[in-house]
Amino acid sequence: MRLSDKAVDALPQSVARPRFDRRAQKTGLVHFGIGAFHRAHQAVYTDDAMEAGDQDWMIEGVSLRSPSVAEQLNPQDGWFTVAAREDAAAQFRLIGSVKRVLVAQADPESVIAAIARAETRVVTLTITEKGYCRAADGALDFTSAGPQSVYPLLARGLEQRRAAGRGGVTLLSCDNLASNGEQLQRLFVQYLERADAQLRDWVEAHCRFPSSMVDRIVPATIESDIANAAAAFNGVRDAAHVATEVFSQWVIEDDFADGRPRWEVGGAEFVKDVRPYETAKLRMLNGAHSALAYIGLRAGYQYVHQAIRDPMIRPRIERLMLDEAAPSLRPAPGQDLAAYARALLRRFENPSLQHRLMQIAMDGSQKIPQRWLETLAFHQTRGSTCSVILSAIDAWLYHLTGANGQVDDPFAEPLHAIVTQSDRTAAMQAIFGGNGVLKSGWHPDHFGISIEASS
Ligand code: CS2
Repeated sequence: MRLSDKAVDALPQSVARPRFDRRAQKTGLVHFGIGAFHRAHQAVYTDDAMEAGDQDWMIEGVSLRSPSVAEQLNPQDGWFTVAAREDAAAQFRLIGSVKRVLVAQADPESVIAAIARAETRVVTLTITEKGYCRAADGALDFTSAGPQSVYPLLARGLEQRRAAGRGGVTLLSCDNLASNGEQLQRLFVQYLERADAQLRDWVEAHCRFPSSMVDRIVPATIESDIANAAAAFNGVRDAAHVATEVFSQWVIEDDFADGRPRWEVGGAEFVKDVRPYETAKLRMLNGAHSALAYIGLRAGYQYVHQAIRDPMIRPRIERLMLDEAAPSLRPAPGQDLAAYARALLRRFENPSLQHRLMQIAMDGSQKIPQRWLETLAFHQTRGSTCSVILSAIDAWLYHLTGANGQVDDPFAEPLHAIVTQSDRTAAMQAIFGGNGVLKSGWHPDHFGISIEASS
């Protein structure tokens, strides 16, 4: 039997489930990029808020292109389950906060109508780093910000709100970018400057773009996760199941245009300035993750929990977090970076997650600037260097040759040409230099850094 309204009662009592009346709730949230991460993170916090009595925050999910999540969730009336795993144990939970899923490519008008609907008050996004369509200098890349991107959908939805005299919405980025809210605002405003200057003024006056730091390790769901869940569910099959860790964190700038769910009920923290949390997460967690991915793949590992147990790799990852990333951060009062690093190592060791290094290795060109290059730039201005990050860059260049398997990255082709056709110094210039593929605050030429020497 497939999970759906009818099958919910067949789930064993051990599966925690919401008791709020989903059918009585309006849809207050539109979410772009309804992948496994959203389902294990924001959808859970929203479920908690409605369970605590908040009204009208059902989520309408949007996939930009792929119909697969719509095919998983719509036949299930939006229901899905989350397994939080630590050691061998899993806690299962049924989530009821998602109403349905739209596919923008197939039905853009419904997506636009969802944004324009009077009840919609918050639009959240997990569209991954590349979904923001940034050029190397950080400005909007108008070629990729075409009809397939999120921008024209947002613009047309908000234009309908403006024309109908409705209020603005909050656009809440939940992607791993530094100052993600500010970046979304800046890029969207650049888009509107060309597309519709009048709407730009309205958006600036009526919409809000808070930044947020999101954290939960959510590997892509594999068939055995679904089979394990079905075995625990008296045979009920959940095609939209997600397996994740117990840990979850969400730190949000409290700046909303027209209200929000009480996500704090589920443990979200509302702060004035998320930067200390966000930069620590990007440079320590994500920086370590990317280093583990490229160094671990080159060493022949497949999963995070394997690579972090390697006695040659683990101390390097600790050094990256504590000696390279941590000194570059300005922690908020009470933020303990050494304790954070210890907790991260434990999370990486979790053997029940099956987190593939190849999943993290994806889209390196989009991730590396905020994960490694800002740390390098910080040290460069002080005349110090980062041997672990440099060796991780070396491992990334190796990955770009295709030696670990197919490279999944929007710049895979030019990067492949660079790493296979030039010597190391020229490759470093072509990738990281002033006009390189990744412009950055870090210049490989300044210190004549030899990558070979550091790896
Ligand atoms: C990972 C992140 O895939 C990746 O690049 O580093 O998805 C990471 O698991 C999350 O940011 C954890 O919150």
